[in-house]
Amino acid sequence: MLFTHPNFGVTHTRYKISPPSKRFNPATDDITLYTRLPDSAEIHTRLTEEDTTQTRNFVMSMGMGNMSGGMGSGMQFLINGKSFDMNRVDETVTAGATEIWAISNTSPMAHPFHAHAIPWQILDRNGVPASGVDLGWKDTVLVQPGEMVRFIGHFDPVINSGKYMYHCHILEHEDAGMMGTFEVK
Ligand SMILES: [Cu+2]
Repeated sequence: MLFTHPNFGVTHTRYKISPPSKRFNPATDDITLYTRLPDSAEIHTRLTEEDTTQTRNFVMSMGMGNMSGGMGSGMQFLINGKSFDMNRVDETVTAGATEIWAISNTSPMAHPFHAHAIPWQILDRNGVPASGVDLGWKDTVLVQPGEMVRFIGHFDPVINSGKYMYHCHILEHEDAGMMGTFEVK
């Protein structure tokens, strides 16, 4: 897949990114380093809903834990109603799949949802197609209270194998349970 920035002067501006199923090979693929940032950037190739094999829903919420004190008391930060358990696999992803993950936030705070393993592209926010900075590749997406963000990504069948995390990137929220495990196999 060839990406070009035709308006970017100074030097030859061509670089190449492999299709999702084939990773960039620095030994053989054509690459040119930028000497300055382009005035604008555009991703010419986007994953679309037609590429998708599965959609998953993730709901980030907050609630009060056990009020009697001790372990589990206080504010809980949850994904799909669950607090993180490292002995549990929450989602199983088929290697080679292209998936849409729909991230909802029903809590009164914004949460940056972060998923390991692959780069994502945002499709839309509350049904409004992505624009501006949302068009870039993401590993984290900020989800505002009451918002639902859908992003799409491809799980490389060669590189992506095993267990990975997804979590709120606010450390205190993650530590309070807002994290889950997905396994690619
Ligand atoms: Cu959070």
